[in-house]
Amino acid sequence: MIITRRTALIGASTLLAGCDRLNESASFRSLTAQAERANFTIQRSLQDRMALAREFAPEQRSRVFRANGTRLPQGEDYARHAVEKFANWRLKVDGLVARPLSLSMAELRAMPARTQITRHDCVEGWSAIGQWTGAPLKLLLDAAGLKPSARYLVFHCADTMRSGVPYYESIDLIDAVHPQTILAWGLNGALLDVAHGAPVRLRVERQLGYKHAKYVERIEAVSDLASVYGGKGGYWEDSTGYEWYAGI
Ligand SMILES: Nc1nc2c(c(=O)[nH]1)N[C@H]1C(S)=C(S)[C@@H](COP(=O)(O)O)O[C@H]1N2
Ligand SMILES: [Mo]
Repeated sequence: MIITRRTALIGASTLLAGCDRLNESASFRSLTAQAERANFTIQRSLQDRMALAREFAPEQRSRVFRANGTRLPQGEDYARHAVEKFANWRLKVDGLVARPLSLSMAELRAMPARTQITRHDCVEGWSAIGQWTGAPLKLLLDAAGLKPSARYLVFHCADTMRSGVPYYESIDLIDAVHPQTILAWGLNGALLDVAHGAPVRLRVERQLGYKHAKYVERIEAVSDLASVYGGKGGYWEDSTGYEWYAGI
């Protein structure tokens, strides 16, 4: 026991002596200062990404919230769901998760919800302020249990675009756990309508409009985006080179 402690003490003092010598070297000091600055920069950018998007007062809401992109997904499946008022719609969470989920809209609406009034900015040059209600994505991810290899979430949508490929989007885990990232089922105090993505759409408030996937059927946790559809992380990213990270 004593020997061990002594050995540890000797080891520590040798180490410290080593540190002193290192500390005397100007280049080592500048290296640690550089590392500290790098850490600080990373820390600051993380803090910036976790910052909240501005929220507005009810009277600041746009009188008309424009609908963009798909306003009505084509096909019999979606039409049937709409007639059934989405009673049989399921939102799946799968991929790199411990416990895959398949939630009905009733189950999703029964989860704790967050309501936020935010401004939606579309790259096409218009904005609208609306009040969104939905379950924080983090709650679903906690229930599903992300595996350590999960790095992105892919949102699979029910609508196909002109070329016949489905709309999809993806975000990283920083945006996924952001407090304003919700699976919205309500807009301006009513259930989400078809034009705005019924029965459920993503709100990822620190990013541009095209990231806010409508008609979400499936959220897939993946380790990289290269093997998903066109490999660039989203329908617009694949087809027109829009930025994958569309932070605002
Ligand atoms: N599934 C799906 N999600 C989508 C789109 C789409 O065409 N299909 N368009 C995107 C674009 S470009 C914008 S600006 C917003 C528009 O949302 P809104 O119709 O509620 O205004 O949805 C985004 N999410
Ligand atoms: Mo958009």
